[in-house]
Amino acid sequence: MNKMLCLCLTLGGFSACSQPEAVDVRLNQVGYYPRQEKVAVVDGGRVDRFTVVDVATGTEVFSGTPAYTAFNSWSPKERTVLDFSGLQTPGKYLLKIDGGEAEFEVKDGALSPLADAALKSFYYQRTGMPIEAQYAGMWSRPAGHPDTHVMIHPSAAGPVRKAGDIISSPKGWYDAGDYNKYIVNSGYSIGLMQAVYRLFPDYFAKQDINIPESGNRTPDLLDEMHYNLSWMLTMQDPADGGVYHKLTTPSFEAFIKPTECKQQRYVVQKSVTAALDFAASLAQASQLFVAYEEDYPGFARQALEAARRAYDWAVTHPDALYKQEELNRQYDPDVSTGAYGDRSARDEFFWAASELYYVTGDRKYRDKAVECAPDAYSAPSWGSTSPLGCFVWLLPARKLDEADRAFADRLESLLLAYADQSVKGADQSAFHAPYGDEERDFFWGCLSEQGANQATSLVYAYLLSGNKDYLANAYRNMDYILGRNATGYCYVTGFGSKSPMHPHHRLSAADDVAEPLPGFLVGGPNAGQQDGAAYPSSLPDESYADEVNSYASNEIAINWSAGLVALSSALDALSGQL
Ligand code: 9MR
Ligand code: 9MR
Repeated sequence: MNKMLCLCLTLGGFSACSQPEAVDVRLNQVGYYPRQEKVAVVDGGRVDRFTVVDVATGTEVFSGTPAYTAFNSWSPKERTVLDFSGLQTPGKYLLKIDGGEAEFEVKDGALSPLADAALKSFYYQRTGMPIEAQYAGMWSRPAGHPDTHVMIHPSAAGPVRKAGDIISSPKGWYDAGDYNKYIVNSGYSIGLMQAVYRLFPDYFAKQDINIPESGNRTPDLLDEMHYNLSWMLTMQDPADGGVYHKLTTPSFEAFIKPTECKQQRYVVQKSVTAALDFAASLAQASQLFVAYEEDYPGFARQALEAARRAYDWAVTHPDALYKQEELNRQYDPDVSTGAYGDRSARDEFFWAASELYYVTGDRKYRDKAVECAPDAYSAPSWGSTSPLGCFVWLLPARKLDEADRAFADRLESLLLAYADQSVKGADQSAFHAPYGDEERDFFWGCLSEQGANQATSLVYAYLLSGNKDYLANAYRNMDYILGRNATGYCYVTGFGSKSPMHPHHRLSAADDVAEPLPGFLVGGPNAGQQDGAAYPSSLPDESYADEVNSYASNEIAINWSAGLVALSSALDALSGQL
């Protein structure tokens, strides 16, 4: 029966025949590698058969019957899974079912433009320099906040720098849709990208994303990291090595251009989490930049020195957690911007100590790492950095002595237990991916923090074990992010046939270009719906609004972009192993 023609008679509340639902085909809208598993999902309906037609010739090249039908207990929708992995010839195709169709592409390097754009998104977030047309095309703009007259907030005063003093703290990236700069999120974002850089240095050595530094000898990824790392260095109080938690206006700016912003900017309270994320990411950078002295003379040494001092400060201030409400009770002006608060710095200690031990070999860092080691693995996020510490111990190329090997083996078993749990049942799930099958998968920033970062964890699990099931499932999460999902959005700006047009992003909203800045992964469906925007549905995986005021589902952020850089680069680098 053709569902489009089915007439529905509702008799006493009972539906006499199946509902004539809109049948929709959901698939990866960016592209599949020739040897990758290829799966599409029919949303809200059953089909008996599907065909694939070559767009150029109109010829049918594949046909099949559904693999299985599945649903989630927390959604009334039924999903039917179609597998066309047998199609391996590069080309543009149309997948057709009774009542719907969707276009897709099979090509070598399928994710390479996405990996480039994800890294390039950081260039667009640069604060203190003009974003020029030769790199940014129609998204060129004048320099944003110079941050050369930043005030010491009373919470940040010390023996030398007094409240109201002015310091210079230029460069760095805007954090997200807002214009502030936060150390915790900066350190975490850089840490995740530099971790994946360590896995695939040859991949990144070849990458060219057309930024001002592309012509130098340093890989573009490290050039981009350097722009923010050099800001981070200015956030360390020279008097004691402590690190300011953030550089911010008291309240969020309106949706205006950076050049129209008038509010005074402050550095606010030194915190233990800021010090440790700073120490970890700068220690990691100190190792990676040694090879690029020519472009960045003295930087590697300076980064390590700063990292050691920040770590020492953290050891003497272990309880200096950032608590914005308490701070507002004590000081003026009140600060209402992003808090990046935390209840425990144990995972930050583990990460920072792990990096510093790897880079220096100093036993005091090893002891701390062992003391603060996690007892379970979960995907990394800005507030949960122990996985980044695990990545340091689990670098496939790292040489370890016997005792360290035993410690690393323990961490590896935690990661592999997590990986096994993640992939369990994924091949029979509604969207045929580990991500998206649980109600709890849909929270603020979930697409990156769970969708991408679970997959990047699976990439590590694959590299350590050789188990290809982990790798296949990492690609599946990417398919989810790129369109095989409940809303049918490809959640990266500028990619796919249906992608966000109105992200909660001041730079995109306040420019004079209709298209948002490209290469950004939005936060994604969020059952919390904390922003009061007009959501199309209350179902967790459909709680997404492509509206500029939906900061709980449609903002962009550097930590989420970092997750996209990490995953898309890793999957592109590993595509030869499919
Ligand atoms: O724009 C802000 C965004 O970057 C934050 O993630 C979000 C949550 O802290 O807040 C946004 O700002 C909103 C504020 O919280 C409430 N008033 C409306 C603001 C958006 O214009
Ligand atoms: O990513 C953060 C998320 O985990 C929190 O739930 C949310 C609300 O506190 O804040 C997110 O971070 C925002 C930050 O505070 C300010 N810049 C925008 C960030 C992304 O929304």
